[in-house]
Amino acid sequence: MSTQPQGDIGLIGLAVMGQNLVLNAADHGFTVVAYNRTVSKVDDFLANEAKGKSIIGAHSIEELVKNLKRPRRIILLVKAGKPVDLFIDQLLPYLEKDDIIIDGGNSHYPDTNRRYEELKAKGINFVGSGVSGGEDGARYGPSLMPGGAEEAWPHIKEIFQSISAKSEGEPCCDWVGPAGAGHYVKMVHNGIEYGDMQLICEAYDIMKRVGNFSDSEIAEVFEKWNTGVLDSFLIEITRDILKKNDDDGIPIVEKILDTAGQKGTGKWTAMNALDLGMPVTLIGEAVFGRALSALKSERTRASTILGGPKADASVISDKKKFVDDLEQALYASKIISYAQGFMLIREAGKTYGWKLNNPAIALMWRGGCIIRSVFLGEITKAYREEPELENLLFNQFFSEAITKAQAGWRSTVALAVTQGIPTPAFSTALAFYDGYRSERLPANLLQAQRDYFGAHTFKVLPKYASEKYPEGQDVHVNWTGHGGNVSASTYQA
Ligand SMILES: *[C@@H]1O[C@H](CO)[C@@H](O)[C@H](O)[C@H]1NC(C)=O
Ligand SMILES: *[C@@H]1O[C@H](CO)[C@@H](O)[C@H](O)[C@H]1NC(C)=O
Ligand SMILES: *[C@@H]1O[C@H](CO)[C@@H](O)[C@H](O)[C@H]1NC(C)=O
Ligand SMILES: CC(=O)N[C@H]1CO[C@H](CO)[C@@H](O)[C@@H]1O
Repeated sequence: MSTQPQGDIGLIGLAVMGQNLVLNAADHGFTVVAYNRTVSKVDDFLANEAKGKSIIGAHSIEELVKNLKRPRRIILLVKAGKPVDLFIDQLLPYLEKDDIIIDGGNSHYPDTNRRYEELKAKGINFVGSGVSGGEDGARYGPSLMPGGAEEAWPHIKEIFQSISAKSEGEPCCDWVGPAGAGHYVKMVHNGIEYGDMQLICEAYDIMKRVGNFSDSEIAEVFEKWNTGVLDSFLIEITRDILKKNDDDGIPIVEKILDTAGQKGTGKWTAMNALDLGMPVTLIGEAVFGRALSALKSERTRASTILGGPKADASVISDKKKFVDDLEQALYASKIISYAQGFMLIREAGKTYGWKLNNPAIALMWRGGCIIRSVFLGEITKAYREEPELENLLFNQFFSEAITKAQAGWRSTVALAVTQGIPTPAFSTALAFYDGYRSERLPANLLQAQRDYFGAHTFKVLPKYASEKYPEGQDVHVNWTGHGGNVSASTYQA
């Protein structure tokens, strides 16, 4: 029993993602020790998928740990929440200082922050890693977003970067930042995924309801778009979905009940955006869009009561222009969505004191994950040119692209509005764009209202600074003629 341990990395949780990640690591020459609570699962796996590969089965946590080289590296791929804490508790008695626990599940980043601190106090290096790409990604190259104890990175870098997806030879995996930063960035990735999906669905809806296109015609449009600036995994699968007919010749997609499900990562992103005061409107609308879709029976009733325009294909005189405008609307809205996502990440870095690797984040999303696209190659380039770029929209490539896309974007939104087709994501993106580029917004009036009813005070524009309105100071005006002489400083409304 004095043989040296052989395992390079341990993995707990042999559900589909876990199994595929184990096989992926074994294919890259690593010896993987696999454990699952339902132990028969381990034997099944060893006798089948894992047969003949450098995979060792463990029947207990103790056996798993004993089979690992030091520092031990153990990936948890278990359900987010309580199970992660339970497995950490079971591992701790067998671990030694500098061993590494990696949570590869979909944990909420505040949990990762907490686990990172708790384990740091015990001398264990904790890493929370986003893993995206679904089953295929896990098997053949996921996007990996690790963050947490940076001391762990030199020990896991080689494994992580060899099993991850590659984009033009570069691994779609790099160190994200401290504590829960890896899971945070994965959360924003998922939020952006909500946005991308909503945008594609709006384009489909406009083609269907205004353009009266058949599903196969729409598939052709997506096929064409997939050879241009919108080239991406989600456009590609949408094309394939629209082409898939059932046995009776009806596209399967048309048989699907139109109520969207969600697991919460989009909502977490939107909630975090509200907490940090960042206008991440497109993801917010994408989450609300799903919520509205879920009110199917109310919508069905409303459709018979509430009037509005009936979409009319005859308004489209030039079909090619209609489709090109739509492509521009999708492209411009997507630029806004990613600009907003990076605004949020930037603010999180400031608020949580995380030094974040912006160019690496874009590169990690370039391949392997659900939002992978050619477009992310341009974002990577933008952040490589200027890692602390204030806003993606200030990068020359994107400011020019959005300026060029504008005419088509505006006509598409205008068309949808007059035809009564809901486009919450296209519209909010455009409203954000016009707001962001407005030197003056009507918040002056809003401040006056707040001061009028609640004496909340305001500041004046520098050019109107005077003795009466000292520059930079909060002033209050007697708007009503019977106002008091004190301003509200102790409560906010
Ligand atoms: C929509 O297209 C279908 C099939 O091509 C056609 O039968 C129908 O008349 C069209 N409807 C309108 C409003 O153009
Ligand atoms: C507010 O204005 C009215 C009318 O001009 C005046 O009578 C009153 O004293 C003012 N109140 C204060 C607190 O300045
Ligand atoms: C209101 O407060 C200011 C500053 O404290 C004072 O100069 C002014 O006389 C006050 N006005 C009234 C009407 O009480
Ligand atoms: C943590 C864990 O033990 N996970 C898996 C073990 O195997 C069963 C059966 O496949 C899975 O459902 C568990 O998720």
